[in-house]
Amino acid sequence: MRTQVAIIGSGPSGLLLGQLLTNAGIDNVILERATKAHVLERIRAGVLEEGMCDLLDEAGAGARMRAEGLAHEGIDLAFDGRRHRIDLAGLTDGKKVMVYGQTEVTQDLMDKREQTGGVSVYEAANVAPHDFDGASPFVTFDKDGVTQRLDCDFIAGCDGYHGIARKSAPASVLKTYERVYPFGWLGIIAEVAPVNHELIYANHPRGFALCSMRSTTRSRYYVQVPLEEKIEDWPDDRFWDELRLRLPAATAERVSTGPSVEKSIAPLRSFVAEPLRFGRLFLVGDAGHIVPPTGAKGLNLAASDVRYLFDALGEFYGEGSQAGLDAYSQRALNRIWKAERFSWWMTTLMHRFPDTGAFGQKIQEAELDYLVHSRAASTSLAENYVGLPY
Ligand code: RFL
Ligand code: PHB
Repeated sequence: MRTQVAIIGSGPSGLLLGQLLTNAGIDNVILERATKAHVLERIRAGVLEEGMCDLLDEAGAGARMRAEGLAHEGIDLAFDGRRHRIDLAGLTDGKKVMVYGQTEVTQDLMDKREQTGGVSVYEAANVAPHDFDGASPFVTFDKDGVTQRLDCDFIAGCDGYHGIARKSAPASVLKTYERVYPFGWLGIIAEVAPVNHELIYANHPRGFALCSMRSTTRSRYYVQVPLEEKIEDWPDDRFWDELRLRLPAATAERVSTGPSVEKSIAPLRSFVAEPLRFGRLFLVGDAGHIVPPTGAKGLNLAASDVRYLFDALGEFYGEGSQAGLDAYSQRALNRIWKAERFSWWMTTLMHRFPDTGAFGQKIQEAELDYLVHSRAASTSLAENYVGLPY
């Protein structure tokens, strides 16, 4: 088999890159380890920056997001028993974020790929990139017990944090930066109306809580928990009680509860790999970097990587220019480190750490009070939250 761009991974990065390439007449094949159903079942991100929404439109997969997504113009910060709104749109010349689940994004991109005849191989085992330091790379994989070879011009490693692409990079060149946080997020989805029409990020001495949503009838809530916590120890009632304890009383009273339809614990991590290019192998999205979810940046960073790589591949095939490919790693990393900084900062500000103590709590509350009352500080939060320019 031969293609122009071999894409490893059928998450949002791989699907988005594949669709933009297909629309531009650049041949590509996606190799995915899991089944289609498994990829679609993963509940993850919920907040899309405008840059991501525009890319979905450009891919021809934005119609349902525009029709069903919820455009939000602000977020609330809750601390010391009160809520304060950050007017995202007012502080950023009208920029908004779109609340639309990653599962829906993935579904829309998969539908579009099917309509446009894109080739995806699911349940591709033992995927391995080869010879990407030369001009003729290829990828091998096993399908139904038979080893196959996919020759290509370029390999896009869109296979997430646990994928094979980054692991295949030469250890002598790869440098990684990491911070692991001493807690996770316990998240649930319930078929109940959200407590507020916008998101609420809550700092509380018992730990962080987040009120988010997937629609006007579907809520997504999170509470910070110690990493050792087991999901079996969190029946729905305990979750709702803990959530309410961490919200201002007037808000807690209005939380509608119901049976959870999804419940899981996610660890929090900051991680960056440098560089993001090894000859003809490129790392895209979570394969190259991870942020803690507090700033809602993970999926959005995957989108900016895709933007840079797609433009570079377009220049290569259109004009024979290598310039974009040569610039990819540095361009992407410039934006990635700013989002890493923002996500780390927001995580540090909002969570209870083992050493926070009474002093740390007071310092967090003082910073939050400054943040919501200073236009300069609110603007800094807002412009990062809606997404820095590409
Ligand atoms: P993905 O979505 O992990 O997709 C990678 C795909 O590659 C496949 N794969 C392989 N395929 C072939 N061969 C191999 N050896 C392979 N190894 C892996 C996988 O099966 C998978 O289908 O990466 P991608 O496309 O870069 O997309 C990134 C986003 O998914 C990620 O940034 C966000 O979901 C991060 N994230 C969140 N981001 C937000 O902006 N807001 C959130 O609220 C949010 N919550 C989350 C999250 C990530 C989570 N993870 C990773 C556990 C919650 C969780 C639980
Ligand atoms: C979500 O809805 O899943 C969500 C929203 C905002 C975040 C993280 C997760 O910062």
